[in-house]
Amino acid sequence: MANPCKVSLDPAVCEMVEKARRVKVETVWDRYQAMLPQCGFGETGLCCRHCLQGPCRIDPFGGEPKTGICGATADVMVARGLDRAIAAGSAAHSGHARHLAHTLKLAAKGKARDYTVKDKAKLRSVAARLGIPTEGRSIAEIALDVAEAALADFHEKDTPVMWVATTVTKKRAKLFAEKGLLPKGIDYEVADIMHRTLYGTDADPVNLLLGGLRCGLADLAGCYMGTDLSDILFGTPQPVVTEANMGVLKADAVNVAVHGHNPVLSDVIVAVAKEMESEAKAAGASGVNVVGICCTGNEVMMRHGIPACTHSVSQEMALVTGALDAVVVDYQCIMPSLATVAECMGTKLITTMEITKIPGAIHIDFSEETAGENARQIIRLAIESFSRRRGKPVDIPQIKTKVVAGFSVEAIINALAKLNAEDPLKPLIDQIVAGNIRGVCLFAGCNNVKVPQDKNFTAIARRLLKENVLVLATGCGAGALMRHGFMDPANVGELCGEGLKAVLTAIGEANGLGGPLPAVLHVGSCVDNSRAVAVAVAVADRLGVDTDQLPVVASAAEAVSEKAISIGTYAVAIGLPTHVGVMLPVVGGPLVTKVLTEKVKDLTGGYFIVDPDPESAAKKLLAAIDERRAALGLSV
Ligand code: MSK
Repeated sequence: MANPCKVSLDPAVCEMVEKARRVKVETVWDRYQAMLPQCGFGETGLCCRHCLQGPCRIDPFGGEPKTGICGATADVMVARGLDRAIAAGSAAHSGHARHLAHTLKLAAKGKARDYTVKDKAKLRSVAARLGIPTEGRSIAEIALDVAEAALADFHEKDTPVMWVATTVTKKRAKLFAEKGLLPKGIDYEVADIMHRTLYGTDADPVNLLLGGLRCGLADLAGCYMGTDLSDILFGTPQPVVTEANMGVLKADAVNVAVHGHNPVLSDVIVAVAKEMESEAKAAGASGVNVVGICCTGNEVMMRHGIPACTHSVSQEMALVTGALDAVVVDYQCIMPSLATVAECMGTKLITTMEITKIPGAIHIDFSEETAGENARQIIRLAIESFSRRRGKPVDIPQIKTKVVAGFSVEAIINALAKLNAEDPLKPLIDQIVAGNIRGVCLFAGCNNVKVPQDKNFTAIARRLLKENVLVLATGCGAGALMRHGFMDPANVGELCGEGLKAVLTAIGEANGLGGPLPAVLHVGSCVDNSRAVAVAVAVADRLGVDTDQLPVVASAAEAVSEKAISIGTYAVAIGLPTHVGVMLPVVGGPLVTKVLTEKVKDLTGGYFIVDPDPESAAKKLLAAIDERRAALGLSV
């Protein structure tokens, strides 16, 4: 069984791993131990199952066999594997975005009464960016056009993907067009990858990587669209004060966790849970306590201050508390093992999406037309579950941290406008020039079972903050940092270097907070990596440079999902040095490794840094920041 204190830096998780061991519930860490040693061919990317003559594997040490049965070399094999991971990530983010586009379309046509356009200003600004007329038109008309423009971006048409062409700098859009990297359609690019990686199709590793880069940009479109449409439908986040970690569960309440990614159901659940308080009280509960897991949690935290229970690799541990009455899942990052843990702990696992069913779970067929009813049905199931649990002992780790979240681009600009209303980005740029902000790092992606949970995120963030690097975070990277106090303004003094501390304090005080902003700004869920892109593009535009010149880096320090690979790919495409803290299954291909970590810099300015050691990774990220500062003529 897993050693509790070695698997996670989070004491709440350690407590629950210990309990899981006691009550004989198998965890992700147990299954990982049972899997060791993992296949060396797979780890290096040197196995292929793309045709029925395989599986083929190539000797990673240069011995025989040197090619697959079809003659594919090691570089072809790893490039094809990487491309398919990028395509899967892009399909997931854009599937999420397409779902929102359909919801917006139904709402615009008055066919989904539980949804409205909550942020009209955002709708108008997205429409303007896309060239959709807004003057003298109703909100419904504009919303319908935006939804249709979104859906049109999925297929090949006369214009390229608008959620790329209009969201990067003009210079970058031109570069992409010249180099054949501007996606033609989001689905087109995903299908193109599946075609070119088919048996006997693309056998040029560099050409395969270029296809992967373009598909990565299709992923940027999916993410950006996901953020835009969520903000339009559910409101653009503004700073909120809330809490994180398992201590947010309440023994006497109906505890409902929302888990997955898309706010399309969870936002309605949050509203309905409030309406159903009296039903919960009638069942003897103190109320309904909605908490978040993974990115659905990030979505409802950013917009409603819903507390986060846990993230990513520790999702089973939330159930091990015995205090969760229902876990409601949409899609992505939901471990199938939850069904077994739920059965052991008396939690109802409720699936809601046609593409995500789990044997052992209760399935409620969610649709936008019946969202409110579906949400009420779910809360009722949770209340029933509470009635059975009532009075029984639970084990809630008494551990939680304060979190200030909700830093959308609009919120960041609003906060900066308090320092300079005419030119809100100027204070930020001035501080970068002065060196009080040495650079910016975006932390994204998951917790990987191969890394003691949160170790890489917290170690790298600690180092960078001390060196006055402004840190943004999304996804479960944000989750890791929030559970360790990085989003509590009270910890700025201990975490940040003097320059950064002064900047965060000046912005916080100008906004009437009576103290600093938190050390790490929570910019949202996985799709909300687009918000970090938007900040970088706004700063680059304001300076008249391109995004590959900015002292901005990214890190997926404990990546798991193929979505982290596609996000990393678009970060590299827009020109960012991008760290990955776990081994990518490409190292078996020497040419591919060289292209991804060095050569691609000549094309986009960005590149991958693959380094599992947090200390040396932090040094490399700082060096990349300094290289860019020097090129801009700034002090290092
Ligand atoms: S949820 S993709 S485990 S960040 Fe976005 Fe977390 Fe990674 Fe899923």
